This record gives sequence, C-alpha cells and structure tokens, in this order.
Amino acid sequence: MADPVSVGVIGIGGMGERHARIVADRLRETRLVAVTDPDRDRAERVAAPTGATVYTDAEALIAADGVDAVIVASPDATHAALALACIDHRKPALIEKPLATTLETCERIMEAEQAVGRRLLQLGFMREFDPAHIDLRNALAAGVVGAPLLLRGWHRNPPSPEPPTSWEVLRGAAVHDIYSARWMLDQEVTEIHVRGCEIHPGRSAGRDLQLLTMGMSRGAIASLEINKDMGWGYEVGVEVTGSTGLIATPPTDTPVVRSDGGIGQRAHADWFERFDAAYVAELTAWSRSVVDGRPRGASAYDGYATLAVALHGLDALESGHTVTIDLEPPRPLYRR
Ligand code: ISE
Repeated sequence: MADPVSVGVIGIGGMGERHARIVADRLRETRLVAVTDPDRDRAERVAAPTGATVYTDAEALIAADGVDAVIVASPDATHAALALACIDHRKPALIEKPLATTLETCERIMEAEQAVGRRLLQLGFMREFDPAHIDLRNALAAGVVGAPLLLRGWHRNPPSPEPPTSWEVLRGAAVHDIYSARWMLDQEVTEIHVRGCEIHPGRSAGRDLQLLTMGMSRGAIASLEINKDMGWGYEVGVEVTGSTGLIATPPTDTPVVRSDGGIGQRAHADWFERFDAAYVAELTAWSRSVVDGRPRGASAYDGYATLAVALHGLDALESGHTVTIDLEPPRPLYRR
C-alpha cells in the first residue's frame, strides 16, 4: 500500500472533523482525499483547503479506487453497516466506537473479517495511545505495584447540548473505560453491577452519573465512575491498587498556577483537548497498519467485548442485580 495513505472520512461531526484535520494537516503518513456528511456545507468546509472530493454517498466513498483507507465517524447506528462495507471492499478502516449497537451485528462483522483472513478494522479506543495511560500500563506490566488488584477509573464530561440516555452513557462513554480496564489489567470482565442517578432531574435524559463495579477474569476488581454532566470541564483518570503499591495517572498536564491565595490547574475543556496527542498517535499507528498490514490498537473483538459489557451493564442498572457476563473467547485473528 502506498505511503502516504489516501484517506476518506465518513461523518464530519466533531470527531470526524478532528480526524480529517489530523489526516490532512498533521501527519506526513496520510492525505485526505474524500469526505462525506449529510450536511454538505460541513463536508465542503473541511474538504476545500485540502482538495478532497466530497461524496454524497458513504458506500461510493468506500468503493472509490482513490481511497486506500476509511475513517468512520458517523452516528453510532450507522457504524456496523459501514464497517461491513469496508470489509467487503477490503478497505482498512478506523471505526469510531461503538462497533455496532447489537451483539449479533458485532458477530457478523467478526465473521466477515475472519472470512477475509486478516484484521481490517481498528476501533477508536484512543486511550491506548495516550501517554499517561501507556506509562501506567507499562508500569503495571513491569510489576511496579505488584499484582493489580483494584482499578478505579473516572470519566467526567462537561454537559452536552443533547443530554444522553442511560444507555447512551454506557454505549458511548463507559465503553472507553471498560476497554481501558480490560487493556490495563489484561483481564476480561466476568460480572457487572451498575448504580446510577440523574445529575439534574428535569435536564438529564437518563442516569448520567453511573458507577460500574466489575469483576475481572483473574480476580481483579474494577470500579468506573462515569459522569456526563460535570460543571467544570473534562477529566479522565485511572488509579490501580496493587499488592505492593498504588499507581495513578497524573491529574492533568496544564500549568500549576499560584495566585489569589490559591494553587491550581486549569481543567481540560473536552476530550479533544485532553486526548489530542492520543488522537494523533492513534491515526499514526493506524496509517502504519494500513501500509505494513500489521494490526495495532483495538480490534472488532474489543468492539464486541466492550458492547457486551455495556449491554449487560444496562441490564444490571435496570434490574439492580449483579449480572454475569460470558464473553465468547476471541478467535485466533483477535488474540493479542
Ligand atoms: C464521546 O463520544 C467520546 O468518545 C469521548 O471520548 C468520551 O470521553 C465522551 O464521554 C463521549 O461522549
């Protein structure tokens, strides 16, 4: 495959636009050749300075000869069909989470990829490319705090213009933290219990503060706080208690300011600011995979596993019970 990789982006909302701009302006390994979005003006605004072609149809963009690889950042409900179309056309693709909205569809996608015999999809779980997360995971793997016993994650968001339902909190936000717990502990989730509440009854569209408690396959415990309407910015962090110590990601990387009788740090505004370096690293790794055929990052199996945990989490939230999770084991294509 040619270097630079010619990339087409489907969906020019916040995330798609961010990916398109990284592809066009910040990576030597990629160029932006195609975009599509139902809002043509948006698509044209991003395409114009780069010379990319604006498509009216996502399938046509995927099929186009000049497009080597595709980024799917359209609404959640469209991801699965577009992932299947990319596999049909043998186009490597970065698919934003969630991979699909049902487990049956995740299974169809995994079967289609297995029939091709190689991994074509990378999932948009970018924390695996975040320097603070990588340092923590490497330290854990090196045994710096002994055996990992308890992972505590927090994921706090500013309010969004359209408040999420309880299911959207799990499917759109908690999946990131579920992925982090699996990846950092190198264990699968075997059971889940979820409590939640509405932060601002009347404004909330569901339980937008949730606490997930998960049992992991080799005995670790994970507790994840997901807050979708926090008043003061955006924050994601992880702390792990091990058998001989405790390790945590640093609070933030903004300057420490001493003034007005206080010592403080500005919070990040949103995930674009917090994970900027991670998005660039994620797309760099992805474009390298497109060129050398060596998969990196999260797979379709991770898309399946995180969605399965989120769905069982919804069941747990609604029933008030602890729910057991029996994931299908990964087939050879997906073993790391
Ligand atoms: C959003 O969709 C994302 O993907 C962000 O990474 C996450 O932090 C946020 O909570 C989601 O809503």
